[in-house]
Amino acid sequence: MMRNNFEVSDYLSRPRFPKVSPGFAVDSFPATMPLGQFLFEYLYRRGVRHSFGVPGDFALPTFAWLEKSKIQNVTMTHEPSAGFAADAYSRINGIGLVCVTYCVGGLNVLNAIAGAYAEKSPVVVVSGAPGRRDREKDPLLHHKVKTFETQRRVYDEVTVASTVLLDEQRAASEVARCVEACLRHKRPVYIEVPHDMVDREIPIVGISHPEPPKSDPHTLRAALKETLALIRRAKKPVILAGVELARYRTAGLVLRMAERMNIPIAADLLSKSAIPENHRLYIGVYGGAMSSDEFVREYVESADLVLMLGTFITDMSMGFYTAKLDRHRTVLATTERVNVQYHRYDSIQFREFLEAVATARTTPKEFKRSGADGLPKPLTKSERTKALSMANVFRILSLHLDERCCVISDIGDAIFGAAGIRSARQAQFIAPAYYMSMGFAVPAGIAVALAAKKLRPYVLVGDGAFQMTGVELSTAVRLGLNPVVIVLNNDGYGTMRQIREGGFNQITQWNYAKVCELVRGGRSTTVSTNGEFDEALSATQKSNQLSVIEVCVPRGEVSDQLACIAREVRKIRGIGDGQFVRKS
Ligand SMILES: Cc1ncc(C[n+]2csc(CCOP(=O)(O)OP(=O)(O)O)c2C)c(N)n1
Ligand SMILES: [Mg+2]
Repeated sequence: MMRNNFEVSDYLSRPRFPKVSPGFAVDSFPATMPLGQFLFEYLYRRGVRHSFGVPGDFALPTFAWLEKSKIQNVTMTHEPSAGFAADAYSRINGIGLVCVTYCVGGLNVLNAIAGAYAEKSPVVVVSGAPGRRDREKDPLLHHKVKTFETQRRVYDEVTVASTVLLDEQRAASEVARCVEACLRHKRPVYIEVPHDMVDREIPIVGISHPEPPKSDPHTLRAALKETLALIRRAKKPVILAGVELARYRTAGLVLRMAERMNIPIAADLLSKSAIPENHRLYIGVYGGAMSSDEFVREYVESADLVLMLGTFITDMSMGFYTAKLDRHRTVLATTERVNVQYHRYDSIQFREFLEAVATARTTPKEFKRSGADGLPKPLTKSERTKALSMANVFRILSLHLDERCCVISDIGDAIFGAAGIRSARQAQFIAPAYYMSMGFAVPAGIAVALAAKKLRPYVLVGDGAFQMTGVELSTAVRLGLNPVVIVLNNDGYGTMRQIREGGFNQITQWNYAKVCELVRGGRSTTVSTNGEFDEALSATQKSNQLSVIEVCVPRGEVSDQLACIAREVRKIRGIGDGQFVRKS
């Protein structure tokens, strides 16, 4: 059954994801508590239910408190995976946690946390550390790099708050300060826990929850006046829904705005699925030459007003400078500022601005499109025996998705081609579409399954990225999770090959279908035609265990989006087409 008559009221009545627990009374804590107990109780009350990590000797007392808490610990195979999992968990749950040991663990997880910072994902990093007494004479201790401060200083670059809990009196307020900053800014924070502090009884004092800031009323009024005048004048406006709508849970507001004014909505790759893709006003992913289709590209580029709401303007989301969005026909509203054409307004709260625009008086615009437009066509009989193209990988997957599915894309054609995923039902999508770190998707799949029990992860991962974090499937098996992992095997670094050919793009061919034997669980299959892939996906729906589908495509077979991006990158970097050798 197709479901295209989706309205905002419907969206709002059905919570999309579990909510972070609302504020709580500080006086509900006892006067004193052991530091470790307080830390994990505070995180639990702020919405954390799972922690991802790897222990180490400096972190063992912290892990012991974690194990005694209401938060479930998930020990992963390697810290980068723990970081990616915590990031994905945060995107769905509203806050996530990674627990590691000092430097060897903390620095291992740094790249994932950098990605969480770049893409605004609220992750709390808890790192075990040498004790207060250990530090007194500045000895050379194992895991120490330069000074005892090194790890914290490195983390200052990728977090909005950090602390080392060396003082009992301030420990509780420092934990609260960091966790509240994480929730407010939707960015990572760092809490270092010396091993000889974590069992100490600390006073629960000094916790404050400052009121969220308010807009300056004059600035808000002026920005609104200018924005509404543009909206009222526009004949063909369009909304470009950005990732902050997902992070700040404001997509419902924007849907209400779009419905009242009858304005179509496009997303970008980072924000894909922030707006339900089966909504009658949703028209697809816009990203210049990387757009999901010509309709959405043409519509956005010929619109007389583009309302960019919560949008990150990045080289990736703007299709490597192929996007055509001139300032004279755009309004850009984010949590940091509002730009109306050439004017910039600071001191405006994002939510207040959206609420005011959503409730302003305007007449609905002319826009009509059939709900089925842009949806993938079913496979015909004659197509079933044909070799899979990358375009058909995304098309066939789209035909199998519904509101119980969350697609997670890794870097490579898995993410570029994912612009072409479009389902008649409301499937979810997450991917590191700005920071673009390989290795994200398999661990993220585990986190999605834990964060939202009703969602089944559909992990799209290239053979190269799978070789980075694919063994994390062993954790999925241990926890009895059921991700569907689609390994896109094009014999190496296909994306790099599109930009510049060389022996450095060659990787070892693994027997990917054997991974289930290695991790002792799940079922795997290898496919290379449209029909085989379609059947493999149908089979996953009948089984509730890990499924690995190895999709074999020839070297050089790429989605239109990747071909396009690679062409642009070659142009920008001055790489001639001669260095791009298409081999099949
Ligand atoms: C951690 C990390 N290392 C290197 C890169 C650079 N990089 C981007 S795509 C890519 C190749 C990906 O290969 P694969 O996973 O097989 O996907 P394909 O491009 O073949 O679709 C590389 C090496 C990256 N983005 N992240
Ligand atoms: Mg590959």
